[in-house]
Amino acid sequence: MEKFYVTTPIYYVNDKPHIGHAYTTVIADVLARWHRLNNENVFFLTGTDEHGGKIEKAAAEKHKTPKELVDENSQRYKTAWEKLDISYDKFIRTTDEYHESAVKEFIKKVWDKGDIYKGEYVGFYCLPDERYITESELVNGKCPDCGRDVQKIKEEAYFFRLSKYKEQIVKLIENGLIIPEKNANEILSRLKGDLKDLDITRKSVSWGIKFPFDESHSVYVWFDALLNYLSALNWPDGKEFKEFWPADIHLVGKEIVWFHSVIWPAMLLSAGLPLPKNVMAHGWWTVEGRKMSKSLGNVVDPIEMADKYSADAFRYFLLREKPTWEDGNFSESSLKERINGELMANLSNLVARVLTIAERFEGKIEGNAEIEALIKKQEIIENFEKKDLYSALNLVFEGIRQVNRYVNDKEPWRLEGKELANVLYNSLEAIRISSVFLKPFMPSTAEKIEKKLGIKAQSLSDAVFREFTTKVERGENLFNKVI
Ligand code: ME8
Repeated sequence: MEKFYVTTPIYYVNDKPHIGHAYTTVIADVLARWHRLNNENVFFLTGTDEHGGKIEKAAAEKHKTPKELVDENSQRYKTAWEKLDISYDKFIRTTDEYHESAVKEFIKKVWDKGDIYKGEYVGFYCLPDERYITESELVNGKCPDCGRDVQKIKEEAYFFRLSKYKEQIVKLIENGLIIPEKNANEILSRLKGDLKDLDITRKSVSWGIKFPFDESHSVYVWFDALLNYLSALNWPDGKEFKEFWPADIHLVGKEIVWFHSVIWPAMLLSAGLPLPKNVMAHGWWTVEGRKMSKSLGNVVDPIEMADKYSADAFRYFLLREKPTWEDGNFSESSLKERINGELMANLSNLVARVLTIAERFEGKIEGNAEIEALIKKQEIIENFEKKDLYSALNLVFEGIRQVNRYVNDKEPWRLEGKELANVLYNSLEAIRISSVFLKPFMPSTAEKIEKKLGIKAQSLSDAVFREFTTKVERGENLFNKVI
C-alpha cells in the first residue's frame, strides 16, 4: 500500500486562527482525503508552534503566562479544525514533552556532526516573523517581508553550519523540491547570494526549549518548530517514523518557503535523514481588498464562517475563488454569490430536480451512459495529482453544469418509459460520480448525496458508469439561498 504524509505549518498561538490558517489546512485536508479515496495509507499532521519571543510578548501583553496563552489558543485551533471538518491524524504542540525531547536529541546529532559552533550574532530580528535579518536586507530600516519594525541584536549565540549545505540544497531545488516553479525560482535567486550560517539559539528569550549544551540559551523557535515534522512521527524510533518519513508534501504559505526548502533540508542533511519530496507554496488572501490586520478589523474568523455558512460552503469557496498558487481576495459577498449561484443553483438544484423525478419512477433505471464525456474524469485526476486543486474543482463543477444542461435539453419531466429511464440513469450516475470527486472538497455534502442515492461510501474506483440498482430519496436541499 502506498503511503502519503502531508503536513501544514504549525501555527503560532499568539492569537486565534484566521482564514489564512484555514486555507492551508483545508488544502492539506483535501489532499489527505484524496489520497485516502485512492486507498493509500495517509498521515496528515497539523498543530501549533508555541515557543519564542513573539508568544512571550503576546502573553505578557495579555497578563497571562505563556503556558496559559498557548493552552487557550491551541484549543481554538482544534475547535476551528473540528468545525471545518479537518481530518488530521495528529495535532502536535511544540510544548509537548515528546517534541521537546526529540528536539534535544536532534541537536545532539547535529552537534556530534560538528555542525554547531559558538559565536556572536550581530544584526536584526523581526519578532512577528521570528526571523533574523541582515543590515543589507532591511528595507527603509524595516523587515523586508512584513514591513514592520525590527530589533537590533548583539548577543552570544550558537550557529548551525547552514552554508556548508548550500550546493546540495541548490541541486535539490533544481530537481523540483518546490511547487510551483515561480517560488522555486525565487529561492534559487536568493541562493545566488551569500548563504550565512544560522543563529539557532537566543539568550534573551526564555520561553523556549533549553539548548542542551548550554542551558542559558533557548533554541531558536524555527529550529524547534521545523522538527515537529519528525517528532510527530515519534522520531527516532517510532513506527510512524519508519512508515511515513520522508514527508510527501509540506504545505506552506509563500512567505515561509525559505525555512522549508533551505533551512529544513540542511538540518536533515546534517542529521543524515531522508529529505521531503515536495514543499508546496500557496498564495495569500487579502480581505475585502486589503491586507488582513487586527487594526483594520478585517480578520476573517473561520469558525464564524463555518457556523454561518457551513463548513462545506466555506471550504468550497476557499478552493474555488482563487488559483491555489496565486493571491486572491475574500469578501463575504462573493462567498454568498458562490453559494447561491453555484452550490444552490447548480449542484443542489440538479440533485433535487433529478431525484424528484427518480423518486417517483417505478421501472428499472438503466441506460447507456451517453453523457460520460461530460465528466472529464481523467483531467480531474491529473489535476489532483499535480495538486492543482483549483483546476480539479473547476472541472468537477464544469461537469455539473453540463449535466444540468443535459437535463434541461432532455426535459425528463415530459418523458416516460425507457426514454425516461435512460435520462435518469445518465443524470443519477453523473451525480454519483461527481460526488466521488467532490468528497475531498465537501465531505459532508458528498455524504448527503450518497445517502440520497442510497449508496455506501465510495472510493475512486467507483468513479465509473455502471448499473444503477438503488432506490433514491430526494430529501432536503443540499444548499439553500443565503441572504
Ligand atoms: O509561520 N493567506 O506560523 P503562522 C494565506 N509558526 N495563508 C496565510 C495567510 C494569508 N493571508 N496568513 C497566514 C508560522 N497564512 C510558523 C510556521 S512551520 C514549522 C512554522 C498561513 O501562524 C500560511 O500557511 O504565522 C502561512 O505559511 C501560515 O499561515 C503562517 O502561520
